[in-house]
Amino acid sequence: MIKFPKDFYFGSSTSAEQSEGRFEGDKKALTTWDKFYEVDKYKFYDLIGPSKTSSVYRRYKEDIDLYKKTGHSAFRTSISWARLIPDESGIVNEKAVAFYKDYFTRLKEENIEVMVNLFHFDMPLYLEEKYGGFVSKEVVYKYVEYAKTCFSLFSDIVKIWFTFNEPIVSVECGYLLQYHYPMEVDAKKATQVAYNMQLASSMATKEFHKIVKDGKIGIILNLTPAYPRSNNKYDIKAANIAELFASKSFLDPSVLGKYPDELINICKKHDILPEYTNDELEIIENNTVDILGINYYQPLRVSAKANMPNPEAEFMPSYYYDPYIMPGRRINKYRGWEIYPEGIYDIAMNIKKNYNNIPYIISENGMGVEDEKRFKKDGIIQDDYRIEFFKEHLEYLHKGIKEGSNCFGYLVWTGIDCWSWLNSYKNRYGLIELDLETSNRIIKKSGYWFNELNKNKGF
Ligand code: BGP
Repeated sequence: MIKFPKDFYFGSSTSAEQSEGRFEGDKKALTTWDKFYEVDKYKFYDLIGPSKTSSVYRRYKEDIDLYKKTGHSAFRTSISWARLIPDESGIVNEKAVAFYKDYFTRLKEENIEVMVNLFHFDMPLYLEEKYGGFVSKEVVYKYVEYAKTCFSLFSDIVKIWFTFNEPIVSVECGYLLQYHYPMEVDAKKATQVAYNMQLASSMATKEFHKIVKDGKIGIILNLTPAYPRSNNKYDIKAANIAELFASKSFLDPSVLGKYPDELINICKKHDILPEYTNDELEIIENNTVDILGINYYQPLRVSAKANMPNPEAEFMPSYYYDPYIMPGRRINKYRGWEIYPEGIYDIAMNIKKNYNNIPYIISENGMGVEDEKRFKKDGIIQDDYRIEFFKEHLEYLHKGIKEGSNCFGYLVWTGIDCWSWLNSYKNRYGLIELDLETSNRIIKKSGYWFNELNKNKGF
């Protein structure tokens, strides 16, 4: 039997934009995602946008009952900046305050530890349009004000905080790969946004430690261990570069207070070093995080393109990313992501060895599947594939903990099926099924299994 410590957290994660919804009179401002889907009707015109969600803003009370039934001892969500501070005046929306206070208090009363993240891809549109989002230092300072407001309002209830979710995704998808708004390809802007988000995180961490004396703060990073396709020196070099950009770019400054020299050198070489000041670097150095959230879905398979790739493109994911799936590897065919549970163990060992064995929680891990209704029997989705996926990852996580890794919990993506940035409702991840027509929620087989998992602290 695989046994976790008694106080090990089991639960799920979601985000404000993906679950809350926007309603008449709630004063929530538009985000870049609303613009993407509703205003521009860009390339997603045939998909549902973020205004149609599981409506947590209205239904959170009943959802907390479902979290109880599915064995949650922890739950992570985010605060919507656009809801809390809906315009440039900076005045706080009292309806948002009442909502978050009640939501978080009720979770706490049910002995579900609430973990709150401040920014999950959801830039208020008024800040994007006026300043260009995190390209601008103005937005860094506004973010720090927003963070301080959140700490002052909610830190009596919430003890575990995170500054950002997967900041590298905002950088890559927004400024290199054209998946997220503003869909640009501009490496100089990309590094500026990455640096500014790190600075914002470190500044918020500093303020947190001034305001909150009985809590912990971290950053949530999607760590994708980079494995070279072969032992060829070019592939190995490409894997190092992949690791620098995809993981170390936030992991090193957040945990160690310093950017890796190699990363700085590559940025210099390509003239994409961001603008910075020594005072800012000092803030980053002196305000490292207490904990980490680690999202893990898949590894990064790497090969150098055409033996020695065009050095102009070294910092582009297309330089190193190798979509080729070697025979014998498994893939989640719905999401197109490789299933490699060993990766969670490799991350555990990397954090132990190179990052002071900092305490962390697995803040996302899960399996997105299309058209799950076809697995329904006796009114319940029989998602044995998902249970298998969790088990395999938990086995490797457990192995890491046995070897001294400092992991304090495992949160799956997600509790209730939710809206997603690029796939809308195509891939479902939940322990609980969402019927989009009726908004009904029905616990899946994995939800019942998860309840047993938490009860026994193992399987
Ligand atoms: C992570 C995000 C989540 C969630 C998840 C699943 O990167 O933090 O918000 O969306 O991925 O990915 P997707 O919905 O694209 O399948």
